[in-house]
Amino acid sequence: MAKIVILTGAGISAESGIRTFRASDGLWEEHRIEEVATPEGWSRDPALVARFYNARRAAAAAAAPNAAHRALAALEADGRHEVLVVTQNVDDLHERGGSRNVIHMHGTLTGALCHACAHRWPAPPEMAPNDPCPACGARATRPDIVWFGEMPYRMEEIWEALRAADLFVSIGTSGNVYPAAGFVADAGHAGVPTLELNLEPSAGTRLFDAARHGPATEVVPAWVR
Ligand code: BV8
Repeated sequence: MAKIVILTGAGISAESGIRTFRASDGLWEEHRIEEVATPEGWSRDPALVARFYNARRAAAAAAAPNAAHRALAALEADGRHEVLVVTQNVDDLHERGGSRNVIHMHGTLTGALCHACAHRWPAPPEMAPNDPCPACGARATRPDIVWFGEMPYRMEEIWEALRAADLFVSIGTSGNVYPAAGFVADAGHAGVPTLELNLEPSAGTRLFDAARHGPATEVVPAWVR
């Protein structure tokens, strides 16, 4: 079976009504996202950061998977492809669209994490900062999100899959945030063919062997067919 590693970013959820980072000009309530989505932002104002993720958790819950999410699930289910979706997105639209093999390298809105004992559990819709951890009782509850400056999850597994892939596809990402933005180069160095499916050329578009530009709900189903 052909092994395909697919990186997705905010652009694949845009047509489900979830604003991308670029579309928000990198701002949320006049705060720069790079300030809010950081451990420093959390220690500076945990209530503000908790409110940021509560709002995004509600927006994600109210959104529905779109034709691009469903096309990737169909590809995985067709019995001819071994598909791994590595998503930068923290929403659960890939899973709700039917994908099974998904790695959330930047964490998930549906997860809560204890800063003290690393216990994980399903996040409440409205997370209060530093709620007591159900496992150790420490008042150290935080969103299970990978912030700027923190190591993304399952990187060794991702790099191994990239090197062993028959094809690397990048969908709906501006190619600004590392290490995800480096995957096209990692794949290329391993001799893996690379394809970009995005609304417009990304920052790394010249590194791809091929590219198709347009809305994900058009270019992804057309590519999967
Ligand atoms: C780390 C969770 C090290 C939070 C996120 C200088 C140079 C290089 C790197 C750095 C540097 N300075 C700092 C760094 C490192 C930093 C980084 O890359 N910074 C950038 C800003 C330069 N990276 C990190 O900190 C990472 N960690 O490096 O750790 C380390 C090593 C060892 C030990 C410890 C630490 C962690 C990064 C993760 C941060 N967390 N998300 C949250 O979501 O709140 S990042 C967040 O922003 C997203 O997850 C995503 O990754 C990123 C946004 O990117 P996109 O998904 O691409 O979204 P964007 O809006 O930008 O683009 C949307 C695209 O879709 C556009 O191209 C648009 O055209 C397209 N589109 C729009 N509509 C559609 C569409 N396409 C198709 N159809 C449509 N309809």
